This record gives sequence, structure tokens and C-alpha cells, in this order.
Amino acid sequence: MKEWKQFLEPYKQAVSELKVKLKGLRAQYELEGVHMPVEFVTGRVKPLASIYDKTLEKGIPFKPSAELAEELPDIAGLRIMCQFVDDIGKVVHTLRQRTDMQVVEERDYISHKKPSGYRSYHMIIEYPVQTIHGEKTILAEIQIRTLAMNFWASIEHSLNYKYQGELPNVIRHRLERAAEAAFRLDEEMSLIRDEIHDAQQYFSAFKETADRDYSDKKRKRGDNYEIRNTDEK
Ligand code: 0O2
Ligand code: 0O2
Repeated sequence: MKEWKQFLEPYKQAVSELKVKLKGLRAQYELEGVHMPVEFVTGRVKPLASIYDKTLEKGIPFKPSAELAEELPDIAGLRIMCQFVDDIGKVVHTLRQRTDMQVVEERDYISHKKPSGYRSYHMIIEYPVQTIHGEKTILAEIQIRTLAMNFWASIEHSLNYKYQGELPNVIRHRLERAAEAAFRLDEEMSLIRDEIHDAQQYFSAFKETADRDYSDKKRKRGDNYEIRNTDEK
């Protein structure tokens, strides 16, 4: 077990670091005052049980090794959720430009959805982690998808887990239809994208003014309160 802990430690570190870095993109876009292509970011280290299942699938030994690290590029996994399909391209472009990671593989399951209906953009990156024994470069997978794609994938993932990959036909059929519906939702949202963007900007400007007004009112009330108190004395 200690061997696994040591093996997985750099992956844990990479996930923590990459989460901070990718969430940082959000803040940077926000400051620029442009449309923010990143809605939220999640990350995880692949649980040992899932690593075990994958080694069985791939016919490789279940032990910490360079072979396992090579064969399972998603031990460190990050997920970036976007509002619109167009945002995915922007995020991909931004990630390709970065100098703190090297993109080594890309899989476009958006233009070429999987037979299950799964849609997402995958990037495998090499990422250097600083350890007490020096630098260690690990592989990590970044999945970039819209909120609708994410909704579908998480439901399908749970159902697959429940039925251990043997989905009853009726459910499989429903999921195919749901994937189509998610695709249409993305298309519809893209068509009114500018309208949504304006509304979001209006809403955040409104929130800022409301916050300021509230602080002003609070401050004034506090002042009056103090004056009243002084008068009473
Ligand atoms: P905020 O201000 O809460 O949105 P950890 O560091 O692992 O303990 P982590 O990674 O922040 O926690 O948590 P997790 O569960 O991976 O979720 C990452 C972020 O995604 C969290 O926000 C969640 O609130 C946000 N999130 C998860 N699901 C959704 C969703 O369906 N919609 C939206 N908009 N956000 C979601 P933060 O980063 O804690 O900040
Ligand atoms: P988990 O639990 O998310 O970690 P290959 O072996 O090269 O044929 P591989 O390794 O499956 O393919 O890579 P691929 O196809 O690029 O996808 C890897 C990950 O994408 C999966 O990881 C899922 O997270 C997600 N994914 C791929 N296909 C589907 C799908 O049909 N439905 C859902 N919900 N997710 C999918 P894991 O290890 O399977 O699972």
C-alpha cells in the first residue's frame, strides 16, 4: 500500500496544482471583462479500484510501474466545464500555448462523438511536478466539455456503473435520445449566446452596484446609529 501511496503522490500534487492554475483562468478572463469560457473546474486522482479495473481491461499488471503510468494517462484527471461549445476551442487554444505543460495528445469526441453518445474534448498533457527527489514528469488528462455534455456524461457514467456496462436496451435508447437533446440544447444556447452574454454582464454589473449600495446604506446606518447613541448619552 505504501508503494501505491508513493506512486500516486505526484499525481495528487499535479491535480491540486492544475486545479489552482485552471481555476486561475477564470479569474483572469473575469478581470479582462471578456466572456469567460471557463464555468468551473474539477479534478481527481483515479481511485485504486478504477485503476485496477483498467489494468484488467488492458491486460497489464496491477502494480505501480512506468508501464502502468504510460498505459493510464488519466490517473491525474482534470475537467473544465464551459457554457458554450465555442468556448471549448478557446480553452484548448489557451492550453496549447502554456509553457508549464506540454500537450502530447488530443482526442476530439465533439466532432466525432462516441457510439454511446459521449461528447467531450480530451487533452493528454505532460506536466512536471517538483518532488523532494527532483522533477518528475507525469501524464494528466484534461477533459473539456459544456455543461450539457457534462450533465449527460455524469448520468451515463452512473447508469453504466449501476449496470456494470451492460445497459438494458431501453435505457441505452433513452440515453441516445438524451445525448441528442443535450446536443440540441448546446446548439440552441449557442444561437442566443450574445443575448445570454449581455444578460450575464448586466447581471454582474447590477450585483456590483447592489453590493455597493448595500455597503453605503450599512455604513450610513452605522454612522447614524453612532450619532444617536452619542446623543442619548
Ligand atoms: P465555488 O465558489 O464554490 O463555486 P476540493 O479542493 O477538492 O476540496 P473542489 O475541487 O473545489 O474542492 O471541489 P469540486 O467538488 O471538485 O468542485 C469544483 C468546483 O466546481 C466547486 O467550486 C463547485 O462548486 C463547482 N461545481 C461543481 N459542480 C458544479 C455545477 O454543476 N455547476 C457549477 N457552476 N459549479 C459546480 P469552487 O471552486 O469550490 O468554488
Ligand atoms: P473515469 O471513471 O471517468 O475515470 P482507450 O483505452 O484508449 O480506448 P480510454 O482510455 O477509455 O480509451 O480513453 P478515452 O476514450 O479517451 O476516455 C477516457 C475517459 O473519458 C473515461 O475514463 C471517461 O471519463 C470518459 N469517457 C469516455 N467514454 C465515455 C462514455 O462513453 N461515457 C462517459 N460517461 N464517459 C466516457 P474512464 O477511466 O473510463 O472513467
